[in-house]
Amino acid sequence: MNDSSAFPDGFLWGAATASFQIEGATTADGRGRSIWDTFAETPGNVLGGDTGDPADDHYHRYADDIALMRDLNLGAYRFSVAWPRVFPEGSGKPNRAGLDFYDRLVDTLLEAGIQPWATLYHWDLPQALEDAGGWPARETAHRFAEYARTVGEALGDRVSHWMTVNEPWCAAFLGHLDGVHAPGRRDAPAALAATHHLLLGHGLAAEALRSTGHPARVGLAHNQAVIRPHGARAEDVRAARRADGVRNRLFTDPVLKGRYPADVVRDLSGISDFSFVHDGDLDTISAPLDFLGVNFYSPETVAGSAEGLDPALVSGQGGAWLGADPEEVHVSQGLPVTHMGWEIDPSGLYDVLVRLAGESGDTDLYVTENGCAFEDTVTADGRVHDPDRRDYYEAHLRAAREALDAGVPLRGYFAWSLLDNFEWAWGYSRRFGLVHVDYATQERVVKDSGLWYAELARTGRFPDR
Ligand code: PNW
Repeated sequence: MNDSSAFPDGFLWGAATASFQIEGATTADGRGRSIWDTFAETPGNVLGGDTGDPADDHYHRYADDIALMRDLNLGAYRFSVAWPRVFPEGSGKPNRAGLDFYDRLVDTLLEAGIQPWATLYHWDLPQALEDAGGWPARETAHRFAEYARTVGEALGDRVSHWMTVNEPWCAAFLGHLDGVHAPGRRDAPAALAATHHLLLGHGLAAEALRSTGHPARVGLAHNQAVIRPHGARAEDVRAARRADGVRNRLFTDPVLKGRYPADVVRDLSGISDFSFVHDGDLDTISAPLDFLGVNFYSPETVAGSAEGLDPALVSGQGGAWLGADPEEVHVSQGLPVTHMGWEIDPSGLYDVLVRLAGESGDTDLYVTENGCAFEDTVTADGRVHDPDRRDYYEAHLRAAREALDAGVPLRGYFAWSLLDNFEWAWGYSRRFGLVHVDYATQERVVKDSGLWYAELARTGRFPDR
């Protein structure tokens, strides 16, 4: 592989979405309510009061969207299954009409020659299960495994790649500690219990998927943060260790090593005694993965104190993470940012791939999300000219290409996202798509970045500039 513009044969090119962010049709065919319906309908939680309707009305337009995926030359499509479509009340009797939607979706993908990659939990917990205690309650992990088995039995003859849980850190911490995601709780012990039960849910769901008799390749989509110490000061190094512990090792060590990291357990000892960990849980959680998905957007730099720093560069004050150094601050590198305010630094993707390859042995890695939001407009020529997004993709894919050269077993890449969509607490105000969506008319326009990506996916090499 000496040609640095080319990717290996068989490298998988995909794009990703999530059910709540694109489907709309939140009451169709017996879908139950999810925690994101409740959260978004509560004033003050989502910018502009946006909710899961209409989103991209993908529930009704999936066939057209698959035609777009074909135009983009995608080899794979990563979507998520909405648990409340399958189990409107979270458990009990499955809703056939809900499962039928995913049947149609998967069949249409296969007819188009596109591999379906399914995520089981991308944050839309049935509200009924939240009412029964949500992820801080252990039972939820068992309900998740039942749901995984049902979906695995229904789709496993055609879906071979499964991601159990998407970004457990976001689900546990943004949802239960910061309260900026559903269910909007602010309760540190609950966030840690949710962490464990999401990981246990992953392990139990992996067992359930593997017991269906269908060939199931099981992984999870993890958002490993890249955390760099601002300088060599002892307090910077310590702050980075603690932040890395709670953001990354708290999640990866149980899965990859079968244990919680001792330093993190110690840092958190005032908050939790980890008595939610039962005998055997860590064996379940650490069953070998068939692949590991990594979602990457932006690296972060932390300092152990604001002392001596340019105040203009200090972007977040202390205690940004549970268990963090009390004096910790986030430091801006002064790099260009996306519409999310996230700094653009592709070297972070290289670093995260090299690190995870080192920690997960020869497990196949996939980038299961990478992308950026910019303020796009459809211009008079009917196009969306988004050179910043194309540059973001190209720079990150060049970093991924370097990681391949460094020996990382990276097998594929999914752009986030196929379509502009509901960007959680930011509602429809942040556009991540390769395809522009006019929410009033539901008209789709492939952006220039999408045309560029289609060429890359077709040829497996960077298009000429
Ligand atoms: C991920 N953070 O979310 C999700 O998997 C996607 O659903 C989402 O649209 C995408 O990234 C872009 O945001 C994240 O605050 C949300 O660090 C928040 C954070 C990270 C990832």
